[in-house]
Amino acid sequence: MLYPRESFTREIRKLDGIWNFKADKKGTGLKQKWHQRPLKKSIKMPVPSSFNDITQDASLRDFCGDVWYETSTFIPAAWSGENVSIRCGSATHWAEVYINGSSAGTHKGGFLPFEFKINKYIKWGQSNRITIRVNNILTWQTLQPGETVTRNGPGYPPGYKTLDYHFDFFNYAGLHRPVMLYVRPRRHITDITVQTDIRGKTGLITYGIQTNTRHSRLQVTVKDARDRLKYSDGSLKGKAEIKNAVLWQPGKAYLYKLQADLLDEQGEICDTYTLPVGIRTAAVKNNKFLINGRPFYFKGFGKHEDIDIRGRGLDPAHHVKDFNLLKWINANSFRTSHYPYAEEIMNLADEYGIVIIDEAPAVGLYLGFGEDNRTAFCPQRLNKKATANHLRIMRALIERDKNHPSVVMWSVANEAATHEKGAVPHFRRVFDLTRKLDPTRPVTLVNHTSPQYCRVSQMADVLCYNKYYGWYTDVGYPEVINRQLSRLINSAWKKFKKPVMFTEYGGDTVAGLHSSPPRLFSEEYQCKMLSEFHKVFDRFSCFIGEQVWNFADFATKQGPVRIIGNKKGVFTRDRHPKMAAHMLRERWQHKKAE
Ligand code: GCB
Repeated sequence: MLYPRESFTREIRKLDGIWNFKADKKGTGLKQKWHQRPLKKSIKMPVPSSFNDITQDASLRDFCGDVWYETSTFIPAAWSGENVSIRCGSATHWAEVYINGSSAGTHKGGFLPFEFKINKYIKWGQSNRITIRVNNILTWQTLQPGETVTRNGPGYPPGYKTLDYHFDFFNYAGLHRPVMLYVRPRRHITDITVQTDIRGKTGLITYGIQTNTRHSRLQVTVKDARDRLKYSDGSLKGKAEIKNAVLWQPGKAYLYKLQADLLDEQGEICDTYTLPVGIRTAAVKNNKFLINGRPFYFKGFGKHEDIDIRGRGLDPAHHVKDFNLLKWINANSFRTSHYPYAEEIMNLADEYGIVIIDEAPAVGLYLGFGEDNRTAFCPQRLNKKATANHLRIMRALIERDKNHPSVVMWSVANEAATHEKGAVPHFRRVFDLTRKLDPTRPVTLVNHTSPQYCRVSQMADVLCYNKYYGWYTDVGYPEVINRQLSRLINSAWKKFKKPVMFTEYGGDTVAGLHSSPPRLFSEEYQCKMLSEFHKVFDRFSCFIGEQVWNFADFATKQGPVRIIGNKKGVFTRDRHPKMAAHMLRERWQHKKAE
């Protein structure tokens, strides 16, 4: 799915701003057809933003069910000959869009974009009412999974329900990303796929272009960053050979521009789209991760889309700040833990030269929190429906992110119950599909199951581990990290013979809390723990990267071990460095791949 870009044939009308909003607390909205008339008794709600932290109402913060958003916009009569769509960057976790009261379509999944053609519902040359019903309920068949639990018993009001989920970040919801009207010519380019390769000094861009018209005549050009023409051709599919190509490299981004012009019968351009293209390769070979054929060592973080007030809502100021902080700390990468991030963030990564492990929203596919002894991959939970949904989402994720040079590896899940037998057929299908759809990138699964119990690791190209030695286990004893970690890396390498990296390690740290000798939650303890991990990482030649958990403090559901959220950030939630940030900055300045 192409990111919406303006051109002389394409127009974008952003609908971001203040919308009307109403939470359907009695569950009557649909029956009463709230979409068919202006919302009554609505409140103001910013878009994009999560709705949870905008008011002082705890019942809205923790609300589960339908929320209704409404705005209106004038649509010029001049657009009536065009293809007009409404496009949402995401709606968490389910949405139905209505134009002037008529349903234009529904979408499942909270982290990927969707669009619906709306011509037939539009009142041309008039104001049009747009209503979006968003639902944040999770089930065992959604990604991420969760469940609505009815709490019975004398201690609860009748029918008392809560939404439970087994992932450690707040279930923010709403319209998190830009909403827009996207106006394209009736005949237009619908998709472009590029794959790049390198032969000697020549960069190869293999491309395929799709349109919504049968008799497509095209003009395809590739220009360099200074607009010098490097290639031109007229086919839907082709291979551009760029002599003396400037490669897209970690820390040194370089983007070519592939312009596709769709021509009409007279040879006039009826649609044009320009895609930024970075020429690079990514592969795993001889226990190394290679970018452009050279060993790459991941230095960085697992992140979250998470900020004060907006929750998971897109905020350009914060996102640019985050990339500047990544540069400042000498990081070269991050993982989009635990869901696909906004397209605008992916675009920034392409431009900043930051490398991404792109993760599916498959988190919390695990049980074993001492709650009960049922398994995750059982018919009541992660069943065939859940597998089908996981496959559908991998398809949509790859479709959205396939062209980003920053994306070097797919992560199909975080910490699933990979010790269970049921995980094998589920992940076999997920890995197979991912590789089939994108044979150009390695695929991983982020794991916390130790090698001796894991049934899935052999499917991955890289073994990514999350382990909290000295924090959740051997709490307060950082001196045992060395032995525990060495054992893990040794056994992982021995059993699977694949490169190993850490995608999570760290401990909660309250900024400003100091203790010597170090104690839990102090800034000194965070530094001590991280440095114990680093001593071991540096000893293994199969070890290819370290991503600390987390880039910044973030919101979680409430819990006795969460002091207004998870405090494992190296930066505070408002992006100020803790002591560990200075330590990492120093280490990463000198840490090289070879
Ligand atoms: C994990 C999870 C991550 C949590 C983290 C923690 O293993 O992958 O989502 O936030 O641990 O801090 O407990």
